[in-house]
Amino acid sequence: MKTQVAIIGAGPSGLLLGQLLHKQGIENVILEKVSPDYVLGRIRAGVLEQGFVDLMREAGVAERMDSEGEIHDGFEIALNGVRNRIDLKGLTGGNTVIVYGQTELTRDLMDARTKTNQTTHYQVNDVQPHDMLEEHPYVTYESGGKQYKLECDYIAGSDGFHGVSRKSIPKDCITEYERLYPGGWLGLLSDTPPVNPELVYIRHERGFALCSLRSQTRSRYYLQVGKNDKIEDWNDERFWEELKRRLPKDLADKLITGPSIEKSIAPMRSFVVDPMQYGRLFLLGDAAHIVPPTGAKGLNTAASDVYTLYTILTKVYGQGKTELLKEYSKICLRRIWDGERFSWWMSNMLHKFEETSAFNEKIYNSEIEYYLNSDAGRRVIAEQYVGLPYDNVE
Ligand code: FAS
Ligand code: PHB
Repeated sequence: MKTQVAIIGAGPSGLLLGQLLHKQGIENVILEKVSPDYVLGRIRAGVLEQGFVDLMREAGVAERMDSEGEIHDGFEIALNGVRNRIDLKGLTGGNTVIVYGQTELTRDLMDARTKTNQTTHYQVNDVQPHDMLEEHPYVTYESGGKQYKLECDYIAGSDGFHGVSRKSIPKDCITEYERLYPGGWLGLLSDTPPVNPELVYIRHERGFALCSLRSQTRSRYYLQVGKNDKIEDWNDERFWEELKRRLPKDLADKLITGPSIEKSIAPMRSFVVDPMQYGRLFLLGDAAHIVPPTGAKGLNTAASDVYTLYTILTKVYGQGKTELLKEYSKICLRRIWDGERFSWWMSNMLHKFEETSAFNEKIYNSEIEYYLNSDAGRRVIAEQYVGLPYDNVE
């Protein structure tokens, strides 16, 4: 089999890249190791930057997002029980974010791919990129007991942090930067009305909490938990009791609880690989970088990688600008480190980590209070939350 771009991974990065390439007449095939239902069962991100929203519209898959997604003009940070609103719209000259679940946008991308009869092979095994430094790379995989070879011009590695793509690059050709945080985020999804119409990030003596939502009838809550916590330690009752302890009193008093429809613990990690390319293999999304979810940047930095790779490939196939290929990683990494820094900063400001010294605790508390008590400080938070501009690809 042959195609122009072989895409490994049918998460949001791979699907959005495939859809944008298709719109430019660039043929692509996606290889995914699990089933579509399994991909849709992962409950993850909820906040989309303007850049992501614009890309979904450019890909022609934004109809449901525009009708069901919620435009948010601001969000709150609660410090020691005091609520502080960050006026995104007012502080950024009109920019906002859209709250729309990753599951829903992934479903929209899957539906669009099916409608346009593009090829996606689900539940394939042993995917392996080959000859990435050659002019004609290829990908092998197994499906239904048979071995296959997919010849291509370029390989997009959008197979997430645990995928095969990054691991196929010789270790001495890349540098990995990593910071592991003690503990993780225990997330709960419930069909209950959100406690607040906007997101509330909470710094509390007992640990971080986040009140988010998927709609006015479906809520998403998070609690910072310790590194030894397991999901079986947290029944719904314990979750709701702990959330109430961390919420500012006026929110705790009006919290509506209900049975969880999903509950999971996500680790907190900062990770970047440099460079994000090796010959004709290009890494994008979680395959290349990870952030703690505190800044809502994971999915959004994946989107800026998609934009950069799709734009370069469009110029390569359309105008023969192959010299742009070697610029991919450098263009992506500038914006990725912005997202890494903001996510790291929000995590340190709002979480209580066992390893943090008493002195640093005081410094972090003083720093976030300074930012929240100054227009300049709130503007810095707002600009980064709505998303810094994408880089031009010339
Ligand atoms: P993904 O990991 O989503 O998709 C990669 C795909 O590749 C998967 O479908 C996988 O099955 C497939 N794959 C892997 N190995 C393969 C192989 N060898 N062969 C073929 N296919 C293979 N971001 C936020 O902004 N906010 C959040 O609250 C948030 N919560 C998160 C919670 C968790 C548990 C995780 C892991 C991430 C979270 N993120 C969050 C980040 C998340 O949204 C990612 O940024 C987003 O899923 C990135 O999308 P992809 O790059 O497509 O990677
Ligand atoms: C979510 O709604 O899942 C969400 C929102 C904002 C974050 C992280 C997760 O920073």
